[in-house]
Amino acid sequence: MPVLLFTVSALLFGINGCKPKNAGNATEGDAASRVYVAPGKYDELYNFVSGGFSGQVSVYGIPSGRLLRVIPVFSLDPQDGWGYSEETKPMLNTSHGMVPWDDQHHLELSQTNGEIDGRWLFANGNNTPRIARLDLKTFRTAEILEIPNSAGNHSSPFITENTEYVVAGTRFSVPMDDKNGDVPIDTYKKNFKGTVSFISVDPKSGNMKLAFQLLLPGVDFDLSHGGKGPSHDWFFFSCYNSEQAHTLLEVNASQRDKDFIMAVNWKKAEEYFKQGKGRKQTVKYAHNVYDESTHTATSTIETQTTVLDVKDFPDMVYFIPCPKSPHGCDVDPTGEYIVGSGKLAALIPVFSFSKIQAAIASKNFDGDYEGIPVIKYEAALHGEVKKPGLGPLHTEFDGKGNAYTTMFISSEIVKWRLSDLKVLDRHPSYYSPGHLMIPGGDTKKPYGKYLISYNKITKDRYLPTGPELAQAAQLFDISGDKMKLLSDYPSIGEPHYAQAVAADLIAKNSTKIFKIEDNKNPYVTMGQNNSKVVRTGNRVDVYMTMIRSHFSPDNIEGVKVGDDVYFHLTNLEQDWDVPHGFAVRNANTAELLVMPGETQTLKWTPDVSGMYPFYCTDFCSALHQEMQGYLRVSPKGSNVPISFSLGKNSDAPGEAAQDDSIKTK
Ligand code: CUK
Ligand code: CUA
Repeated sequence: MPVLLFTVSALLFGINGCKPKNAGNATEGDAASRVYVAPGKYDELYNFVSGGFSGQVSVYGIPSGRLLRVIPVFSLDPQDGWGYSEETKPMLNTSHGMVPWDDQHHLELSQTNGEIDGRWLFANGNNTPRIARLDLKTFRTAEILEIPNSAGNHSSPFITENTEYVVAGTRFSVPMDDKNGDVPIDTYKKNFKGTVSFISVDPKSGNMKLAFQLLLPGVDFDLSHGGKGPSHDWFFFSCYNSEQAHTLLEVNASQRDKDFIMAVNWKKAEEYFKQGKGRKQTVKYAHNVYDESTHTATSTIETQTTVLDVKDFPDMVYFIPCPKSPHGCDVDPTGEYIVGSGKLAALIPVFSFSKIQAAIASKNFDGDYEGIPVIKYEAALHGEVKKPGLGPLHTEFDGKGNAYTTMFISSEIVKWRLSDLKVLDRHPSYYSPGHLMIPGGDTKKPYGKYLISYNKITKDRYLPTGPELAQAAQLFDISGDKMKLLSDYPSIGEPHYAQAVAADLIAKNSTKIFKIEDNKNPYVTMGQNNSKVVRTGNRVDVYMTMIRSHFSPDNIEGVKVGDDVYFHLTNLEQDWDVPHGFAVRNANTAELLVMPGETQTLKWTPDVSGMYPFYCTDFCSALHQEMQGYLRVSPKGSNVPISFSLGKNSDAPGEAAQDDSIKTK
């Protein structure tokens, strides 16, 4: 045992500390001109990058590597008030209350017929198991669905070819939600179970619904990918810890020579589900939806799921042995090859879908694992890539018959051919690459011009920034026989998986403004003359408008200490790129950044009487700095009545008083 521990640790810590030679001078040829996007010109591709422990998604332009935007998903964003405004707070609700953080690893763009359709982007949250759907018209999180019976939602959010389903596999096996989880940990083998969830996606609206869950042995599900073409009906998952260890997994889950790739016939599962099979289980999970017409999110707590115990449906799930704790599970563009990457294996096994089908038909099994047939390794195997490098993690495809795999330990990208499994090229990456991404590289139609490697360790690549260093993306040109390193740039959070797509597909549908006449927010103020302040008990609703360069009203009196003040801000602008911001002195939340035609609400409870200026935070016009106002707060029990005005000025020195006040009832 200690020997193995030493070996594994040496592999993981010893070797990745090495620095490849010539690290400082590694680009080739006219790399600079290949990534140069002149001022005013657009990038060729959008690149969506998972934020890992930042909980966000960042958007880059490729090939420039310019950061276009950071989208809050499982996070609060003080920049635009996401998660702070009353309208967006419900997006972060869960069955455990508000959870404003998560660990976001994988992204998947929606597909039609196995090709990216540019509509939605799915994102997983690991820690409080959740799937988000982002709307690529607005670049906002449109929906978040919590997943019951799951812990560490890692094998997610991969999709089927027509986005029929998003899947979510649990990393940690745990007792089911409706069972007593208060059991000794060493009853793992008896009480702990794994699940994978199938979430249906409405083809029009994109709305997600937890359809059914599969109850599985207590292993760890790691990654997955949907089949394509001939393998359309199937989904493939990698799993480790077939030892079912619950302590010191680095040793105890590395005992068996092989773990598994799990093949799931989801069409069969769907059939059983539609026949009403499976156990209805009472659970609790949140379903949050952002409505683009009310600019408001709602959160609903759902209470039921259907669980199909795979033991009862023998023709639905199969295991395929896969060497040494597989991580990546990637399906090539033809749908025939399934690549399993064993983190500790010295080879890459490639499985053949047609051979898997033949093995199932002829029952070419090697016994079973907790009732699930185990297909013979050789019977499913297309072949092995020999000596690819050390620590294979993830594979993507160029659509020209080649695959590219990241080697975490030997810090390189390795190109190999699917047909004869020959290694064709290798290129160092700086350093320790996790995922890699070829635009469309997990679809039927990859765009095999670029490859981006997302590296875990940057060490000396950038100017030092104290103990914490940014992680890096590295852009390669893969249009020729040999990979060429073009550039590297720091990234936000810890990127894991990413997606990219031709810029046009997204840009042409991008929302520029929200039409004010379509604004269905119950607190909208349609025009400045309708602005008002209304007291109801100790609640004060401020219906306020914003337009260059003033708020209406901008003088408010009669608010008292302890009142719950709701600022409902409507941005009346109808021009692209004219948001207005709102901040009030000492507010213990964040600003709001309100887009043209939108209404957003900030709640504020003043705790001390006095004068509270408020102002616009976004430099919106030459007179932006004049876009400001005052709110007077009186002590509790004071009898200052509510009043509000705009332009009703007091005497200026040497001038008569003027009254431009807005009409009030
Ligand atoms: S994981 Cu990060 S490198 Cu969470 Cu997809 Cu492999
Ligand atoms: Cu509005 Cu600055």
